[in-house]
Formats: sequence, C-alpha cells, structure tokens
Amino acid sequence: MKDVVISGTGLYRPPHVITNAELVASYNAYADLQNEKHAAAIAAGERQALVHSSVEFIEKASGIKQRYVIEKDGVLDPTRMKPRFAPRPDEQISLMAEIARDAAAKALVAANVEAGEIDAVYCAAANMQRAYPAMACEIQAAVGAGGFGFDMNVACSSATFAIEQAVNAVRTGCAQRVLIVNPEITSAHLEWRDRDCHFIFGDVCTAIIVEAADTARSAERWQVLGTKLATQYSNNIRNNAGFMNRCEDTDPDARDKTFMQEGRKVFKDVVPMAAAHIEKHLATLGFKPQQVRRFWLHQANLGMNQLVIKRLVGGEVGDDLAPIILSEYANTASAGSIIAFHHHRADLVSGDLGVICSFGAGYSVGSVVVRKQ
Ligand code: CO8
Repeated sequence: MKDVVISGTGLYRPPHVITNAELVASYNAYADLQNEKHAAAIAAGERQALVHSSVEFIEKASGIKQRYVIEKDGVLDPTRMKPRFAPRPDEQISLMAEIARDAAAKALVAANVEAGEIDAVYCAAANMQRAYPAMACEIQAAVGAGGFGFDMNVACSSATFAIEQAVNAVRTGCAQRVLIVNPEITSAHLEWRDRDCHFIFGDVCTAIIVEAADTARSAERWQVLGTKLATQYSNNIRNNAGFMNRCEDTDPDARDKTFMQEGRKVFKDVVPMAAAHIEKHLATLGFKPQQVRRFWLHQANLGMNQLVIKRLVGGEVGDDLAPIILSEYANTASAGSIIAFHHHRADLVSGDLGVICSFGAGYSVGSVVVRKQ
C-alpha cells in the first residue's frame, strides 16, 4: 500500500460580502412588506406576523459576522430574496464548474502538478447544480484532467468523505493523483426568507490534491495517517428539494423545500458525536487529542466548535488550536474545514499532527488525521 499525501489546496472566494447589518436590513424590509400584504389575515388571527431578525442574535447564536456570495443584489432585494443567476446555454461552462475550475487551478499550482497528471476528479458538495452529466465530468474537462470523475454528496461532510475515497484510490493504485473540488453555492439553496436560518450560509469553493507520497513534488506535504467516516440517520437537517417535487401537488406559496434544520437538536446531538469520533479515531492511530497541534473543524457554529474542542482537550482553548473562519465565511457546508486547513497551516512545522473534521447532515462525521512532512 502506498503512502498518501495532501499536496495542495485552492480556494475560490466570491467577490461580494453581505454583512449581518445588510442581511438583517433586507430581511426586516421583507418582513414588513409581508406583514403589510397580509395585514387583514394577521389582524383576524389567521396568520402570524413575521418578527424582525437581529444582528445581535446572529452573532451571539452563531459567531457569524458576514458571508461571501456570488450574487448579492438579488439576495438583498426584499421583493426577491434569492440570488439572480442568468441561465447559461449548454455550450457555456456551468457556474459550479466555473468556481471549481478556479479553486482547482490554484490547488494544482500549490501542489506543483499539471492538470493532465490528474487521473480522478471528485466533485463533493452538499448540492449539485444538476443531476447529469456529472458536475465532475464537466470540471474534469474544464481543468484539463484525465482519468474519470464522479459526484458525491454527504452534505457538510462531503469533503472529508471524498478525501477518504481519494486516499483509498491512491493507496490501492486505482489513481495516482486525485483532484477533489467542493463548490458550495449555498446562496441558491438557502431560504433567505426564513429568519431562523437566513444568516447561516455563504458561497465558496475549495479544492484539494491527494496523491502518492513517492511522486509528490510540492514543497509542502501532509501525510495522511488515517481517515474515519461515520453516519447516523437523522431528520434534523433536511433538504427536500428534488426532482420529485414537480409531481407533488403542494401549496405554491409554501416555504422552499431547501435547507431546514432543528438547530438546537443538531447542536446537542452533533457535538458529542464529533468529539467521540475524533477521540476514537486518534486512539486507533495511537494518539491522544492533546498531541494534536491543530484541529481544522467544520465551520457551522462557534459555540459548537468550542465545545467539541473542550470535550477533546479540556479547558478553554483559543483560535490557535482550532481556528475559526466562520466569522468571515459563515457556514460553507463541505468547504468549511478545508478553508480552515487552507488558511491556517503555514505556521505548523515538520512532524506536527493535525485533524481535519467535518460534521453535518446525515448525521455524518468524517475525520482525516495528517502529519506535516
Ligand atoms: N433574529 C432574532 N431572533 C431569532 C432569529 C433571528 N434571525 N432566529 C431565531 N430567533 C429567535 C427564535 O425565534 C427563538 O426565540 P424564542 O426563544 O422566543 O422561541 C430564539 O431566537 C432562539 O432560537 P433558536 O433556539 O433557534 O436559537 P439557537 O440559539 O439554537 O441558535 C442556530 C440557532 C445558530 C441555528 C444554532 O442552533 C446552531 O448553529 N445549531 C447548529 C446547527 C448546525 O450545525 N447545523 C449544521 C448545518 S450544516 C449541514 O450539514 C447542512 C449542509 C447543507 C448545506 C446547505 C446549504 C444551504
């Protein structure tokens, strides 16, 4: 079995920022418009008035201060509340492939790998722009990679689940170099009209190169010591949007079927699950959490990450042990832990141990233990 390394990462960051103040102003304007429109029904007690959102609540409950989006005006327009994406002809690259190509190009440079040397492309994300042809096939062509490509989805854990598939493919000789991309256009599948979740997500794309250690040429390499995945079915985070919807006769004014969650339950269930998972994974490799120099955790909620780390190492811990990027990026689904890894690893030295860990819908947890070479 071959040794496997992560040899480079890349990041596409959208051009537009939405601050919490902008987001709340837009939501509150939307709520006022709705309350005005339905004033009679509200007065008759047939309908509940929408309540304003608040910056203070968002920052206290989640730690999120802003998010990046690909298109801003449509999201903030209180008469629209979703991004405005122009339809593209089939001959034009699709939006998901376009942002994946950008992140992939940066990861290839970081890994000192030519696109033609890639022999597998995994597009791993919480939502795919279309069912087929697979996004990965289009990205493979756009990047100029060889081999094969396929799409995979385990919601927020898609990136770590893809890393395990890539590590196994390289280890067993099915592939020499794998490109993983995580294009997360969360703005298109977030219900911006729902006060409970309108602040949660942001757009981004990450890319990772996984390859055989003996032929890797990058200056910086992270040996993959082990990967561990787990799932446990739960209805607490769901996206019911899909191809069956057109066959269901439902109220046309009903809420979007996209992202929905029982945030409190998720928080309560997933913190112990993620902490126990990491601890067990490290133990199978002969390590204790205290030996880990850095944890690059899924970025959904500041309090959640603080609690996971507290359970692992005890006491209060700062950003150095488990960096937080969600204050700037919000929850970027599968890309969150990879953004943390991308931005916060340069200061580690040879021999340092790290854990990339994602958790989310499914429920799902994926961990990757790495050592800097
Ligand atoms: N402004 C002001 N008040 C608000 C707002 C708001 N925007 N929203 C809710 N409130 C109110 C509520 O009405 C409630 O009021 P009351 O007490 O009077 O009933 C009060 O604030 C408290 O509400 P909550 O209990 O909902 O608030 P929490 O403290 O639980 O915080 C969070 C909500 C931030 C959502 C928190 O529960 C959380 O982050 N939980 C973890 C969630 C998580 O990790 N989810 C994982 C999602 S990622 C994933 O796997 C999905 C991938 C798919 C990606 C799809 C992309 C679109």
